Amino acid sequence: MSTQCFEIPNKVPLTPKKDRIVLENEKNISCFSLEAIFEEYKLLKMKILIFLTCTVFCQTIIGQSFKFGFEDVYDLKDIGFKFEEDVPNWHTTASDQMIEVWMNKPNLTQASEGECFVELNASENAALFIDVDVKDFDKLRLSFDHRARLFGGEDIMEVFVGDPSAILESIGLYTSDNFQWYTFEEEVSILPNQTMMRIRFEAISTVSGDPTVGNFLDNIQITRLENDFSTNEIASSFNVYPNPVVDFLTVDISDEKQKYRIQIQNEEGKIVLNKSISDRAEIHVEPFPSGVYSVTLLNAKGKAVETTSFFRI
Ligand SMILES: [Ca+2]
Ligand SMILES: [Ca+2]
Repeated sequence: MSTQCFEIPNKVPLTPKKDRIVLENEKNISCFSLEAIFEEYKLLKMKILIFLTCTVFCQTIIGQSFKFGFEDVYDLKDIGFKFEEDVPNWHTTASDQMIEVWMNKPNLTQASEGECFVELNASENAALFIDVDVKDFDKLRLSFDHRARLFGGEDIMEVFVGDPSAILESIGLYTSDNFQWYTFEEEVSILPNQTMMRIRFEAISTVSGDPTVGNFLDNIQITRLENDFSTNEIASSFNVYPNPVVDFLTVDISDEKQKYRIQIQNEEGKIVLNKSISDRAEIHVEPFPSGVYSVTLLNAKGKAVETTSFFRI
Protein backbone atom coordinates (compact mmCIF):
# COMPACT_ATOMS: atom_id res chain seq x y z
CA MET A 1 0.00 0.00 0.00
CA SER A 2 1.40 3.39 -0.94
CA THR A 3 1.46 6.19 1.59
CA GLN A 4 0.40 9.56 0.39
CA CYS A 5 -0.06 12.92 2.08
CA PHE A 6 -3.38 14.66 2.04
CA GLU A 7 -3.81 18.34 2.17
CA ILE A 8 -5.03 19.42 5.53
CA PRO A 9 -6.28 22.68 6.85
CA ASN A 10 -3.95 24.62 9.12
CA LYS A 11 -4.32 24.43 12.88
CA VAL A 12 -5.70 20.94 12.74
CA PRO A 13 -3.10 18.79 14.45
CA LEU A 14 -4.60 15.38 13.84
CA THR A 15 -6.72 14.52 10.87
CA PRO A 16 -8.04 11.08 10.12
CA LYS A 17 -8.78 10.71 6.44
CA LYS A 18 -9.82 7.54 4.70
CA ASP A 19 -7.11 5.02 5.56
CA ARG A 20 -4.45 7.47 6.70
CA ILE A 21 -3.70 9.81 9.55
CA VAL A 22 -1.80 13.01 9.02
CA LEU A 23 0.06 14.62 11.89
CA GLU A 24 1.13 18.21 11.63
CA ASN A 25 3.29 20.49 13.66
CA GLU A 26 4.66 23.89 12.81
CA LYS A 27 7.44 22.63 10.58
CA ASN A 28 6.57 19.16 9.45
CA ILE A 29 3.70 17.25 8.15
CA SER A 30 3.89 13.50 8.58
CA CYS A 31 1.70 10.90 6.99
CA PHE A 32 1.06 7.44 8.39
CA SER A 33 -0.73 4.55 6.82
CA LEU A 34 -3.71 3.55 8.98
CA GLU A 35 -2.99 -0.05 8.12
CA ALA A 36 0.57 0.30 9.44
CA ILE A 37 -0.75 2.03 12.57
CA PHE A 38 -3.29 -0.72 13.06
CA GLU A 39 -0.55 -3.35 12.73
CA GLU A 40 1.52 -1.43 15.29
CA TYR A 41 -1.51 -1.28 17.56
CA LYS A 42 -2.09 -5.03 17.24
CA LEU A 43 1.60 -5.65 18.01
CA LEU A 44 1.47 -3.35 21.04
CA LYS A 45 -1.73 -5.03 22.23
CA MET A 46 -0.05 -8.41 21.87
CA LYS A 47 3.02 -7.20 23.79
CA ILE A 48 0.80 -5.88 26.60
CA LEU A 49 -1.12 -9.17 26.67
CA ILE A 50 2.12 -11.19 26.84
CA PHE A 51 3.43 -8.92 29.62
CA LEU A 52 0.21 -9.20 31.63
CA THR A 53 -0.01 -12.96 31.08
CA CYS A 54 3.59 -13.39 32.16
CA THR A 55 3.08 -11.16 35.21
CA VAL A 56 -0.03 -13.03 36.32
CA PHE A 57 1.58 -16.40 35.58
CA CYS A 58 4.69 -15.55 37.60
CA GLN A 59 2.62 -14.31 40.52
CA THR A 60 0.41 -17.41 40.39
CA ILE A 61 3.26 -19.88 40.24
CA ILE A 62 5.98 -18.33 42.36
CA GLY A 63 3.77 -16.84 45.02
CA GLN A 64 1.31 -19.74 44.92
CA SER A 65 -0.29 -20.09 48.31
CA PHE A 66 -2.84 -22.51 49.74
CA LYS A 67 -4.87 -22.07 52.90
CA PHE A 68 -6.40 -24.88 54.91
CA GLY A 69 -8.31 -23.20 57.71
CA PHE A 70 -11.36 -25.46 58.25
CA GLU A 71 -13.67 -22.72 56.96
CA ASP A 72 -15.46 -24.89 54.43
CA VAL A 73 -16.66 -27.77 56.63
CA TYR A 74 -19.87 -29.15 55.22
CA ASP A 75 -23.08 -28.49 57.16
CA LEU A 76 -21.35 -27.31 60.34
CA LYS A 77 -23.92 -26.12 62.88
CA ASP A 78 -22.09 -26.50 66.16
CA ILE A 79 -18.83 -27.62 67.75
CA GLY A 80 -18.58 -31.36 67.33
CA PHE A 81 -17.29 -34.35 65.45
CA LYS A 82 -17.50 -34.43 61.67
CA PHE A 83 -16.70 -37.27 59.28
CA GLU A 84 -13.47 -36.52 57.41
CA GLU A 85 -15.40 -36.49 54.11
CA ASP A 86 -17.23 -33.40 55.44
CA VAL A 87 -13.94 -31.59 56.12
CA PRO A 88 -12.50 -30.74 52.68
CA ASN A 89 -8.82 -31.55 52.12
CA TRP A 90 -8.36 -33.07 55.59
CA HIS A 91 -7.91 -36.68 56.63
CA THR A 92 -7.59 -38.43 59.96
CA THR A 93 -5.95 -41.67 61.01
CA ALA A 94 -8.72 -42.17 63.60
CA SER A 95 -10.52 -45.50 63.25
CA ASP A 96 -13.91 -43.75 63.41
CA GLN A 97 -12.81 -41.15 60.77
CA MET A 98 -13.98 -38.33 63.02
CA ILE A 99 -12.47 -34.83 63.04
CA GLU A 100 -13.34 -32.51 65.93
CA VAL A 101 -14.29 -29.12 64.49
CA TRP A 102 -14.73 -26.05 66.67
CA MET A 103 -16.39 -22.79 65.77
CA ASN A 104 -16.49 -19.36 67.37
CA LYS A 105 -18.77 -19.34 70.43
CA PRO A 106 -19.08 -16.76 73.22
CA ASN A 107 -16.73 -17.39 76.15
CA LEU A 108 -14.84 -20.10 74.30
CA THR A 109 -11.58 -19.98 72.33
CA GLN A 110 -12.02 -18.09 69.06
CA ALA A 111 -10.50 -19.22 65.76
CA SER A 112 -7.20 -17.62 64.80
CA GLU A 113 -8.48 -17.34 61.22
CA GLY A 114 -12.12 -17.13 60.20
CA GLU A 115 -14.78 -18.90 62.22
CA CYS A 116 -13.54 -22.48 62.59
CA PHE A 117 -10.58 -24.52 63.79
CA VAL A 118 -9.96 -28.05 65.04
CA GLU A 119 -8.78 -30.00 68.02
CA LEU A 120 -6.19 -32.56 66.93
CA ASN A 121 -7.90 -35.60 68.39
CA ALA A 122 -11.62 -36.28 68.40
CA SER A 123 -12.29 -39.28 70.63
CA GLU A 124 -9.08 -41.27 70.14
CA ASN A 125 -5.37 -40.57 69.80
CA ALA A 126 -4.76 -40.11 66.07
CA ALA A 127 -3.33 -37.65 63.53
CA LEU A 128 -4.72 -35.15 61.05
CA PHE A 129 -3.10 -34.74 57.66
CA ILE A 130 -3.39 -33.05 54.27
CA ASP A 131 -1.84 -34.03 50.94
CA VAL A 132 -0.64 -31.12 48.82
CA ASP A 133 0.23 -31.21 45.13
CA VAL A 134 3.87 -30.04 44.96
CA LYS A 135 4.65 -30.95 41.37
CA ASP A 136 7.38 -28.59 40.10
CA PHE A 137 7.93 -27.13 43.59
CA ASP A 138 11.51 -26.70 44.83
CA LYS A 139 10.46 -26.00 48.38
CA LEU A 140 7.54 -24.59 50.35
CA ARG A 141 6.86 -22.52 53.42
CA LEU A 142 4.52 -24.16 55.90
CA SER A 143 2.88 -22.02 58.55
CA PHE A 144 0.21 -22.92 61.08
CA ASP A 145 -1.36 -21.60 64.26
CA HIS A 146 -1.35 -23.69 67.43
CA ARG A 147 -2.86 -23.15 70.87
CA ALA A 148 -3.44 -25.13 74.05
CA ARG A 149 -7.07 -25.83 74.90
CA LEU A 150 -6.81 -25.32 78.64
CA PHE A 151 -5.01 -22.94 80.97
CA GLY A 152 -2.40 -24.20 83.42
CA GLY A 153 0.25 -25.58 81.12
CA GLU A 154 1.16 -26.31 77.52
CA ASP A 155 -0.03 -28.54 74.73
CA ILE A 156 2.66 -30.04 72.51
CA MET A 157 2.16 -31.05 68.89
CA GLU A 158 4.56 -32.75 66.45
CA VAL A 159 4.50 -32.14 62.70
CA PHE A 160 5.67 -34.64 60.08
CA VAL A 161 6.20 -34.08 56.35
CA GLY A 162 7.18 -36.17 53.35
CA ASP A 163 6.11 -38.11 50.31
CA PRO A 164 2.87 -39.98 51.19
CA SER A 165 4.39 -43.24 49.92
CA ALA A 166 7.44 -42.93 52.20
CA ILE A 167 8.06 -42.64 55.92
CA LEU A 168 7.31 -39.09 57.00
CA GLU A 169 9.97 -37.02 58.71
CA SER A 170 9.42 -34.97 61.86
CA ILE A 171 10.12 -31.26 61.40
CA GLY A 172 9.63 -30.35 65.04
CA LEU A 173 7.69 -30.15 68.28
CA TYR A 174 5.50 -27.10 68.78
CA THR A 175 4.57 -25.96 72.26
CA SER A 176 1.83 -23.46 73.10
CA ASP A 177 -0.21 -22.30 76.05
CA ASN A 178 -3.83 -21.10 76.08
CA PHE A 179 -3.14 -17.37 76.37
CA GLN A 180 -3.07 -16.87 72.59
CA TRP A 181 -2.61 -18.54 69.23
CA TYR A 182 1.05 -19.09 68.27
CA THR A 183 2.13 -19.02 64.62
CA PHE A 184 4.94 -21.32 63.53
CA GLU A 185 6.75 -21.28 60.19
CA GLU A 186 8.97 -23.87 58.54
CA GLU A 187 10.64 -24.19 55.16
CA VAL A 188 10.33 -27.65 53.67
CA SER A 189 12.37 -28.92 50.70
CA ILE A 190 10.74 -31.00 48.00
CA LEU A 191 12.67 -33.99 46.68
CA PRO A 192 13.31 -34.26 42.93
CA ASN A 193 10.38 -36.03 41.25
CA GLN A 194 8.20 -35.64 44.38
CA THR A 195 4.69 -34.73 43.33
CA MET A 196 2.77 -34.85 46.63
CA MET A 197 3.63 -33.66 50.12
CA ARG A 198 1.85 -35.06 53.15
CA ILE A 199 1.74 -32.81 56.22
CA ARG A 200 0.68 -34.57 59.41
CA PHE A 201 -0.15 -33.08 62.80
CA GLU A 202 -0.01 -35.25 65.92
CA ALA A 203 -0.70 -34.52 69.57
CA ILE A 204 2.24 -35.33 71.83
CA SER A 205 0.89 -34.09 75.14
CA THR A 206 -1.84 -31.86 76.56
CA VAL A 207 -2.48 -29.78 79.66
CA SER A 208 -5.36 -32.11 80.46
CA GLY A 209 -3.18 -35.21 80.30
CA ASP A 210 -5.73 -36.69 77.91
CA PRO A 211 -4.48 -36.72 74.29
CA THR A 212 -8.04 -36.22 73.05
CA VAL A 213 -8.48 -32.97 74.98
CA GLY A 214 -6.06 -30.33 73.72
CA ASN A 215 -3.95 -29.06 70.80
CA PHE A 216 -6.03 -26.59 68.80
CA LEU A 217 -4.93 -26.07 65.19
CA ASP A 218 -5.92 -23.43 62.60
CA ASN A 219 -4.78 -21.35 59.63
CA ILE A 220 -2.48 -23.82 57.89
CA GLN A 221 -0.85 -22.09 54.93
CA ILE A 222 1.46 -23.45 52.28
CA THR A 223 3.37 -21.13 49.99
CA ARG A 224 5.49 -22.17 47.08
CA LEU A 225 9.09 -20.95 47.32
CA GLU A 226 11.80 -20.80 44.70
CA ASN A 227 15.21 -22.27 45.35
CA ASP A 228 17.90 -19.67 45.85
CA PHE A 229 19.70 -20.48 42.63
CA SER A 230 21.32 -17.22 41.69
CA THR A 231 23.69 -16.99 38.78
CA ASN A 232 26.20 -15.04 40.85
CA GLU A 233 26.23 -17.60 43.65
CA ILE A 234 26.74 -20.44 41.22
CA ALA A 235 29.31 -18.57 39.15
CA SER A 236 31.56 -18.03 42.15
CA SER A 237 31.43 -21.69 43.15
CA PHE A 238 31.38 -23.48 39.80
CA ASN A 239 34.97 -24.17 38.75
CA VAL A 240 36.32 -26.43 36.04
CA TYR A 241 40.08 -27.04 35.90
CA PRO A 242 42.76 -27.44 34.64
CA ASN A 243 42.08 -25.69 31.39
CA PRO A 244 43.42 -26.74 28.95
CA VAL A 245 43.24 -30.34 30.14
CA VAL A 246 44.86 -33.58 29.04
CA ASP A 247 43.46 -36.41 31.17
CA PHE A 248 41.40 -35.53 34.27
CA LEU A 249 39.11 -32.54 34.54
CA THR A 250 38.02 -31.47 38.01
CA VAL A 251 34.51 -30.02 38.38
CA ASP A 252 34.13 -28.24 41.69
CA ILE A 253 30.80 -26.71 42.73
CA SER A 254 31.63 -26.30 46.45
CA ASP A 255 28.04 -27.02 47.46
CA GLU A 256 27.32 -30.14 49.47
CA LYS A 257 23.69 -29.19 50.14
CA GLN A 258 22.33 -29.47 46.61
CA LYS A 259 22.44 -32.25 44.05
CA TYR A 260 23.44 -31.25 40.53
CA ARG A 261 24.09 -32.83 37.18
CA ILE A 262 26.72 -31.81 34.67
CA GLN A 263 26.45 -32.20 30.94
CA ILE A 264 29.50 -31.97 28.70
CA GLN A 265 28.89 -31.20 25.04
CA ASN A 266 31.31 -31.22 22.15
CA GLU A 267 31.54 -28.51 19.50
CA GLU A 268 28.69 -30.10 17.53
CA GLY A 269 26.42 -29.85 20.55
CA LYS A 270 26.40 -33.60 21.17
CA ILE A 271 26.25 -34.58 24.85
CA VAL A 272 29.33 -36.71 25.54
CA LEU A 273 28.82 -36.99 29.32
CA ASN A 274 25.84 -36.65 31.65
CA LYS A 275 26.65 -37.21 35.31
CA SER A 276 25.22 -36.41 38.73
CA ILE A 277 27.56 -34.54 41.00
CA SER A 278 27.68 -33.20 44.52
CA ASP A 279 30.47 -30.95 45.67
CA ARG A 280 33.29 -32.21 43.39
CA ALA A 281 33.99 -34.73 40.64
CA GLU A 282 36.94 -35.81 38.51
CA ILE A 283 36.04 -36.50 34.91
CA HIS A 284 38.28 -38.68 32.74
CA VAL A 285 38.39 -36.67 29.52
CA GLU A 286 41.35 -38.42 27.94
CA PRO A 287 39.11 -40.47 25.61
CA PHE A 288 37.54 -37.27 24.26
CA PRO A 289 38.93 -36.03 20.94
CA SER A 290 40.88 -32.78 21.12
CA GLY A 291 38.65 -29.72 20.97
CA VAL A 292 36.55 -27.22 22.88
CA TYR A 293 33.80 -28.61 25.14
CA SER A 294 31.08 -26.86 27.09
CA VAL A 295 30.13 -27.90 30.64
CA THR A 296 26.60 -27.13 31.81
CA LEU A 297 25.57 -27.35 35.45
CA LEU A 298 21.93 -28.38 36.01
CA ASN A 299 20.07 -28.15 39.29
CA ALA A 300 17.98 -30.94 40.83
CA LYS A 301 15.03 -29.93 38.63
CA GLY A 302 17.12 -30.22 35.47
CA LYS A 303 17.36 -26.47 34.95
CA ALA A 304 20.64 -25.17 33.53
CA VAL A 305 22.14 -22.74 36.03
CA GLU A 306 25.66 -22.21 34.68
CA THR A 307 27.74 -23.03 31.63
CA THR A 308 31.49 -22.84 31.08
CA SER A 309 33.94 -24.43 28.66
CA PHE A 310 37.32 -26.13 28.56
CA PHE A 311 39.82 -27.15 25.93
CA ARG A 312 40.86 -30.79 25.67
CA ILE A 313 44.41 -30.74 24.23
CA1 LIG B 1 -10.06 -21.19 60.50
CA1 LIG C 1 -11.21 -34.17 71.43
